[in-house]
Amino acid sequence: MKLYSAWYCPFAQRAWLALQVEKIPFEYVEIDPYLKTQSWMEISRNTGQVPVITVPGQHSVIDSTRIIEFIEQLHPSAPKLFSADAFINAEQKYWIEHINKRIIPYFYRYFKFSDSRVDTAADKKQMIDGLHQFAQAIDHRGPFFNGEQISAVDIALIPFAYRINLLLQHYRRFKLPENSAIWQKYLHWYQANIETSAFRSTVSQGNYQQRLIDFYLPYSQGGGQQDVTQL
Ligand SMILES: N[C@@H](CCC(=O)N[C@@H](CS)C(=O)NCC(=O)O)C(=O)O
Repeated sequence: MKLYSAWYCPFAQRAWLALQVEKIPFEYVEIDPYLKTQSWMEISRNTGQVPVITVPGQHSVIDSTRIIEFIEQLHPSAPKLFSADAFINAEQKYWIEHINKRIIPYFYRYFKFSDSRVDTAADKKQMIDGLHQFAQAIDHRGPFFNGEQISAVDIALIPFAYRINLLLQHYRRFKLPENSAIWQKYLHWYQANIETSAFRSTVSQGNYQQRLIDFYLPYSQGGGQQDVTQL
């Protein structure tokens, strides 16, 4: 099995994390997804986007959310990313949708357009509200979203939470509020996630934080990928 990834990509980091947590052997293939070669377009089923999973003789699996679900199905006996309980399972999928629709686009809008647009206050507020709702829903025992074990919901948000922390602090002097039990719960969740060996192994090459800051400079000036800002 191969994972086509780009080192900086938070969506690809989700797939990478899921493979690590499930302990599935795979070959990591670094690719520049913006170079739309014919072979890359075939591998990525014309999306041209990482992450992509390939298995010989099968069609490629695309889209990070679908890839997390796919990885879960591969090894039914491995640690579960989704709960077997139907109610908890539905709840987990609800929160992944929440992350995809109510946090990620607002993060990119606030990050990318703050220099060029008159007012990104509404986007910033939406992002903070989205994170606050997420934080409220974290299991009260913690530290992970569903309690003691890392799950698909953690994997879906932590690559973005990491960039919110690093990039918005650097480029926008942004800091999350810390002044309530809910935000303390979020910080506790955040710390537990970035300390997992799975997460650490995805951010370990070179001076990862500085490279990420440098890579996202064009985004901070309104450039970079556009579709991530769509609501
Ligand atoms: N919805 C996709 C988004 C993936 C995505 O936007 N990947 C970016 C890199 S972070 C990419 O490959 N961009 C290349 C392009 O859009 O041309 C997913 O969840 O997998």
